[in-house]
Amino acid sequence: PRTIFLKDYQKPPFLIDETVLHFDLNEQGATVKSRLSVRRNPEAELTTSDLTLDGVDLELVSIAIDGVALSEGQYAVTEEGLKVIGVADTFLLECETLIKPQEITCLEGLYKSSSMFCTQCEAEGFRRITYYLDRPDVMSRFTTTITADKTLYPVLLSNGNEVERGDLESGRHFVRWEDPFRKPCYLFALVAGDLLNIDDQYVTASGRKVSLRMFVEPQNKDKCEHALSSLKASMKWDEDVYGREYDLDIFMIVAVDDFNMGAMENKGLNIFNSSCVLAKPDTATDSTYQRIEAIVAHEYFHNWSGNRVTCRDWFQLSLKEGFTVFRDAEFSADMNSRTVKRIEDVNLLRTAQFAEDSGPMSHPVRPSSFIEISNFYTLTIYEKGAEVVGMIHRLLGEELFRKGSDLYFERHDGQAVTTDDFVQAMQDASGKDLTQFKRWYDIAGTPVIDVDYQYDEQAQLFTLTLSQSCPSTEGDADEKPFHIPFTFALLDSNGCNIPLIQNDDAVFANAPTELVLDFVETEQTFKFQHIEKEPVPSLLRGFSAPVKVKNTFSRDQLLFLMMNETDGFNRWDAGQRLSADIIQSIAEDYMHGRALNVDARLVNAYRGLLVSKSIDKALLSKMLMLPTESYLIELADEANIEAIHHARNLVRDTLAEKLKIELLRCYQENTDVGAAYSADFNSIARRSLKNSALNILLSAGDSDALVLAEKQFVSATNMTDESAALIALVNSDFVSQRESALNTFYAKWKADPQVVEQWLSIQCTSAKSGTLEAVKRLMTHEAFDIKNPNKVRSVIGAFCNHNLINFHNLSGEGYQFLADNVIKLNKLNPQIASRLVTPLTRGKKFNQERQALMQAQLHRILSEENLSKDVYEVVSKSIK
Ligand code: DPP
Ligand code: ZN
Repeated sequence: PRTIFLKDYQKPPFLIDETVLHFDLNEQGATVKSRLSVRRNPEAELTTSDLTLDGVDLELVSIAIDGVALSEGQYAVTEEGLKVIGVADTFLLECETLIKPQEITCLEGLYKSSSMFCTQCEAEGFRRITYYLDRPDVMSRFTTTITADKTLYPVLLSNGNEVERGDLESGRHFVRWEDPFRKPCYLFALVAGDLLNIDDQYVTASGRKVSLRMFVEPQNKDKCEHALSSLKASMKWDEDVYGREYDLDIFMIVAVDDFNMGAMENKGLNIFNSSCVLAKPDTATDSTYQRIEAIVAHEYFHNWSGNRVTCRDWFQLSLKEGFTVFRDAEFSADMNSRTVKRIEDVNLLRTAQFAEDSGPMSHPVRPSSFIEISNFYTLTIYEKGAEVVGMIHRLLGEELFRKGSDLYFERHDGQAVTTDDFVQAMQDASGKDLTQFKRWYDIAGTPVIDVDYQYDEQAQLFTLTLSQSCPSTEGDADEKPFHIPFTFALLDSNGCNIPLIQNDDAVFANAPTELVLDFVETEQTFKFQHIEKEPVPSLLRGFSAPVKVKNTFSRDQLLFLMMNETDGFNRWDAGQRLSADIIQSIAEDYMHGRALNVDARLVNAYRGLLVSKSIDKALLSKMLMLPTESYLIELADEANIEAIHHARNLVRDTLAEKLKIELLRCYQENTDVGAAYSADFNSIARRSLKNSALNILLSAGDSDALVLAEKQFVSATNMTDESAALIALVNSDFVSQRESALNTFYAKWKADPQVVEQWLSIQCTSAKSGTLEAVKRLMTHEAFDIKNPNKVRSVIGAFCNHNLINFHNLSGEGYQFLADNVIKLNKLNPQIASRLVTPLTRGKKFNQERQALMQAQLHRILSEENLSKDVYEVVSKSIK
């Protein structure tokens, strides 16, 4: 397979001003007629007499230029597309192709999901619909006519506004759509089905009425309310915070069961994976409610950051994704608890993105090459990309950042641009030099910051020395430092912030108590004066940059911070660091056969938190969760999964035993009887607290907790409580209760795919031994379907990513299981197969024996015939 390089980018030799499409949808297949107004691009570097169009798995029926059919020799069809030989400067190209949506299992292009037709064109799916210049810098005005059987497909949708509809012969009908905005073809969408619509309305800031319309299968009509209210909140937020209004008269959302991604921001017609949009209290958990709010916002925000201003090429993917994730994270922070949102995002970043960034697929936020672009919809592009935008926000401050985003949207509206253009707009609007900052886009790997500090009591001087390095540029003579915004404070012994005076002229009263330090050198020193007593430093507040800070704190300092830090994120982080440190030393002792003890200071700290009257419940609900096994693996140089698992369980069981009274009280105090479900962040925090308490107690085998869990399981009035009780039971040693709960749950919910997904993943993530056999059995269950990505994620993905003790079993069976399924899915759905393979590429963290087992499976996959580009790229880069 061919590698594509950013440095080879050239402007498109041709442009398509108008795209007129006509679809005939039938049970045997679909006919697609296209009429493209093509002209030579006057700005192209390369002039060529031939027009080369992209096309995959298309059957060409006819082709004509300016109304004259082409004869053999005037064009050539290849594996990758169509070449029209010797074209004029301007012409009308007409093409008819036949496609088979019913046979598509990769879920790209136009395909069928249960009884409806739908599309997924990003990144390169449009070429599976018709011959086209399938690249984001070719923007065109689309008119789309769809014809289909009126009974089977009463609803026919595409982008923009409906302009015409009517009946046709033999029970068919048509609808025509016009999108007034030029767009790249990856934003094209089509849906046809027997769907219900749930309608709402939004009046924009300037008083325009916008129809909001959600299309779902009839059984889901009571699962739309949350998505619609999230949509309205997003529309309002984008007006208030970014001054961005919606631009069409209608905004549509369609829910689809078979979908590779979470959702897709097609202009005016967003298509969502059912699991990321449908919810009602008795079927969706709190985390699903929050995920839906975030994804609806994300796709809506793309209307400006992605659609109005799009990417020049796919190397610039983070231009729209990083910025839009930053926007949706800020939205969620404003709607809920800012601290909790930050904790969740950083947790994901530090666990999964850091692992990606030190693994074989490590790449910069703006990659310089790829084989298959689908492999680059990654945590680095999305989450690290959002951190990079977040750092610009931190460096510029709210007001200048807004000036920058206004300039960016104004300057580039209707264009396809680069991450450099984005940074340039931020720089021009703010006057802040971002030249050095741009390094964040170009260099892969997670920078490491060493922190050193000294306090001189006589001089009343606190000296902070920061030094930075980055593993991916080590030994590189040209290595230049990153521009890192390092948010910093000093705490006195009462936990109060101390004024930060960097030079004597500063007026005491106005001295800030928190600073964003511009850390731009390899090593840099900052001095703070008039510090009367030895302070405790508060480092990288709010996780102000995506870096690793070498831990210099003692356990006592961490305890102090855990109880006193005024920055909520850092307070949580101190708890995580302390717990991790304690778990790590127990794991060491375990490996050396020494006696195992849990440091009593941790138990006392948890007791303090549980009895505290002042701590915010949302924060407490996060502090009550021990660091995950994945995070502990990421922290280790060489991870011993048995030792980590055992040590972490010991800490959890010790907390259960020593804090039983406090945990039971926490459970009781946060249980509401008979209250209506509300997804506000306070209610969510209370449910999370009580369910954490229950889980800790029941995992340790507490029989009082068993009674509570069984009662909660049968009497719960929402899915959060019902599934939490089931999870606690499934992870306990009460075997008969667990089996009976699983059966009851399935019998009750088997008709609801979103709930069945939860039922599957709850079983597949159980740390109990024998889970792999259970997983294999589940794959033969009626509830499983390998062609449905959600089911694959709930079973295979859940087991391999979140059941580490079983997946990494030294028999190697977990690895073999994953490889078997990657091979199976390689044929059906390469995108899903290639995503699934990730856990096999993380061998570096494990010992030789496990590495060898993983490598053997990677070799086995690589030796498969007809390996997709997707799987080939990930596996070949991971082989040693
Ligand atoms: N649908 C994906 C997203 O919104 C890709 N654009 O991030
Ligand atoms: Zn996106």
